[in-house]
Amino acid sequence: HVVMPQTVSVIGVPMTYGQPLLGTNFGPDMLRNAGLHKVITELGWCAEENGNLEIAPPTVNDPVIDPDFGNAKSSFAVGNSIKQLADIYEQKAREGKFNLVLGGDHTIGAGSLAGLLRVHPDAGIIWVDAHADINTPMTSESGNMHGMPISFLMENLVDCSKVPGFEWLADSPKLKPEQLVYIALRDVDQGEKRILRELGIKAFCMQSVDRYGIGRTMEMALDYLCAEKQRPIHMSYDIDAVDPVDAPSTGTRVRGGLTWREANYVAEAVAETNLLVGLDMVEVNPSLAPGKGADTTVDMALLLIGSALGRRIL
Ligand code: 4U7
Ligand code: MN
Ligand code: MN
Ligand code: MN
Repeated sequence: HVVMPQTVSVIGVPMTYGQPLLGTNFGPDMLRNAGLHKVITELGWCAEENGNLEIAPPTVNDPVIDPDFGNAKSSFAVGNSIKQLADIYEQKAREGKFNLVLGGDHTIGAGSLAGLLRVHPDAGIIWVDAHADINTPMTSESGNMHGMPISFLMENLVDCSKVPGFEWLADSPKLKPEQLVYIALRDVDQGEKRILRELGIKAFCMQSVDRYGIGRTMEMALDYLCAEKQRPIHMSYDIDAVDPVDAPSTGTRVRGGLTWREANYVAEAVAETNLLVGLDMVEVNPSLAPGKGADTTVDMALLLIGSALGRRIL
C-alpha cells in the first residue's frame, strides 16, 4: 500500500523551447509570487523549495534530428534540460516527497514521467489537457515538442536514440498504454487519433464530460487506473484543459473546455484517492493576455494545485 508523502517538493522548470512563444518561462515565479507556498503550508504540507532548473537555450551548433526520423524543434536543448528534471523528480520521489513541477511548457512532462517511472514503474498517469501530446517526431505537423512528451515515454513508439538530446531516454523505463488516461481532450491531430486507437489508450474527451458529467467521468477514469490494484498516480495538468474564459493566458487555447468547477473537481477527485505522488502544472504563459487575463490564469493554476493537494470545501 502507498503512503501519502508529507512534503511537497517544488521544482520550477522555466522551459519555453518546446513551443514557439516566449513567456512560459515566467510560469514558476508567477505562481510563487501569487502565494504558492502559502497554499501548500495552509493545507498542512511542508514546502521544500528547489528553485528553478537552469534551462540552457538552443544554439546554432546544436545537433538536429535527421529529417528521416521526423521533426522535433530544438530537441537538443529541450532533451538536455528535461533530463535534469527526470533526475531530481526521481530523487525526491525516492525520498517519499510529493513532486510539484511548475512549467514551463508541456515538454517537461516527459522529464517528470521519466523520473517517476524509475521509482514507480507501474504508476498511473492522468493527463489533463485539451491536447493528447502524443505526436511523434514523425506524426507531428508543427514540430513543436510540447505536443510530443508522451510519445517519448510510451513503450515501442519513438526510438529516442535518434532524437538529439533525448538519447538518455532510450533505455529508461517506459509506459504501457494501460497506465495512461486522458481527461478533457478536444483537439487531437489525425496521427494522434491513430496512435490512441492502435494502442487502445483510454481517453475521456469533453464529450464524456458532457454525457456523463465530471463526477461519473472521474469515477470511470480512476476506476480504470486503480480498480484492480492501487498504484501511485502522477497528474500532468495542462492549463489549456480549462476553458479559455478561466485560463486565457496559454499558448494553445481551445474553446469548449472544463468549467472552473469541473477543472477543480478533476484535481479534487484525484486528491481523494490519496494516491497522488506528483503534479505538473504547465503551459501558464502570463505574457499572453497580460494583466487581468494573466491574473485569472495564475489564480486558476494556484487553485488547481490546492485542489490536488487536498483542499476541501467542507
Ligand atoms: B500542449 C498540436 F497541432 N497537437 O502537435 C501540435 F494542434 O502541451 C498542439 O498540449 C500541441 O499545449 C499542444 O503542435 C501541446 C497542434
Ligand atoms: Mn494542451
Ligand atoms: Mn499539453
Ligand atoms: Mn499549450
